[in-house]
Amino acid sequence: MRPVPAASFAIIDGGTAVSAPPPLEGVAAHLGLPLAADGAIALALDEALPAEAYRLEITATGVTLAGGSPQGVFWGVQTLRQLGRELPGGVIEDHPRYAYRGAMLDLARHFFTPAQIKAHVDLLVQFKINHLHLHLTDDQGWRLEIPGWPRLTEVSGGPGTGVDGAGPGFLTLGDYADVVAYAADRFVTIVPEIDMPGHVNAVHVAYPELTADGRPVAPRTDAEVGYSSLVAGREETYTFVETVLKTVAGLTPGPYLHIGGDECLSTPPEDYRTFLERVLPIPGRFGKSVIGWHEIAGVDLPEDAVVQYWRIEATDDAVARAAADGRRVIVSPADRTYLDMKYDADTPLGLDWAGHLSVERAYDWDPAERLPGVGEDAILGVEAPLWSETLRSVDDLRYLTFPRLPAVAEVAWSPRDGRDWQSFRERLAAFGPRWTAGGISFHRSPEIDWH
Ligand code: TNX
Repeated sequence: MRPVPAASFAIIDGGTAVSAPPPLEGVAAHLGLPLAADGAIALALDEALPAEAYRLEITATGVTLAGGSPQGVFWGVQTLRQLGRELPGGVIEDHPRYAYRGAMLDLARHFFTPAQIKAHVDLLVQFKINHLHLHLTDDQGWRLEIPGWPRLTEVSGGPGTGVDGAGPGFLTLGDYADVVAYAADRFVTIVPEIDMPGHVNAVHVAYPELTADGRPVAPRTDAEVGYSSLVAGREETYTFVETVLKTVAGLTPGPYLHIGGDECLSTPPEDYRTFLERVLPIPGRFGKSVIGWHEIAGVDLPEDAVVQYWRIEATDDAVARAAADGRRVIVSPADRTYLDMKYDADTPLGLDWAGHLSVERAYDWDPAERLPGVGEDAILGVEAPLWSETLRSVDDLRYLTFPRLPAVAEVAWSPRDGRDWQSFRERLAAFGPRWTAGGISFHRSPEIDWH
C-alpha cells in the first residue's frame, strides 16, 4: 500500500501486505498478498455487524475491512478485488438483501469435472454468490457415485451419456467431497439435487427393476422432458430413494437437499402426491431441509421446506399458499434468471422457451414484486439456474453465465432502491477487459459499452 499525495485513494502494489487475526488468515489468503502484522490492509471481525455484512474504510495510508463473520470479510475481499489496484478513498458499508444467492449448474445433461466446477465457484464468488445448486441427476445421466448402486454411475455416468451423448462423467464420493470443501473454503454452500419422481430415465437404464414392468429401458440423449417416473406404488422405490438421500445427506455439510419434483408429466397426480408425501420428510430425518421445484407446493410440505419458483407466468396460487403458511421461496423465474435462455435471436447456444433473456431483463425486475402473495418476508433468495442441454464446453458455460449472472447476483444482493440499470451497465463494462485477460469467455452484449 503506497500513500498517495492526493490522499483520496490508496494503491495496492507488490509491497502491500495484509494483517489478519488467526480466524481470518484463510480469508486473507484469497487476496493473494503476503501476511504481515503491520499490513496496510487490516482485516478484522466486528460482531456488531450481521454475519454477511462488511465495512470497508479506505484512506491514503491503508484499508480496514471488518466483517460480521469470516464470510462477511470474504465478501469485502471480493469488493476490494473488484475495485482494482487504485482504491478510491471512503467508507463502504454493505450487506445482502437475501440470505440465499444461488447459481445452479446442470451436470446431468452435460458433465463438468471437479476442476471445472471449482473454477466456476471462483468466478461466482466475485459476485457474492453463496449457494451452488448442482443438478446431479436427470433422464440423460446420473453424476454422483452412490455406494450399493454402482450401475447408476458405471452405466448412466459412463460414455455416451448426456445430451447428444456428449457429456459423460460423474463425481466419485471423493470428488464430491473435494468440491464441497473447495466451495466451503469460499463460503459457498453446495445444494445437491436428486431430481424425482420424474427425470429418472438414467435410473431406469441402470436398474430396470425400478421400472413399472421391470423391462429394460433405452438410454436417452435427447432433450425431451416429462416421460419418466419412479413408481409411487412400489416399496423398492423408497428403498432406493432412502439410500440415495442418506448418502447425499452424509456427504453434504450444507442444510439443504433438493429433491426436484418438477415436470412430472407422466406421473399421475395421485402418484405424485403419494410419492412426495413419503419422500418430503426424508431429508428431515437426515438433518436437512428439503427444497423442491414449485410443483411440490401442491402437496403438504414440512415446515422447513423451501419452494423454488421457476414459472414464467405471474401467478401461482399453490406457491402463494405455501408462502402464507410460512414456507420460504427461492425465486428463479425462467424469463428473468434462466441462464440457458438465449440472449437474443442470434445467440448460438441456449434455448428460448421462456423467451430471450437480455442482460437488462436479468437485472431490471424485483423478486418481491414478481409473485402475488410472495413478498419480501417469504423470499429466502434468488437463484440463476443454468441447464446444460446446449453446453459442450466450459467456454459455452461461461458464455451463457457472463454477463447475466452478475445481473441476477446484484438483484439478490442489493436493495431495490440501491439498484439502477445505467449504473450497473457502466460497472459491468469494466469486467470486459478482465474477462478477456483471464481467458473467460462471455457474451459481448450490445447493451453494454464494453471497455
Ligand atoms: C425446464 S425448469 C426444466 C429442465 C430443463 C429446462 C430447460 C425445470 C425445473 N425443469 O428440465 O432443463 O427447462 O430450460
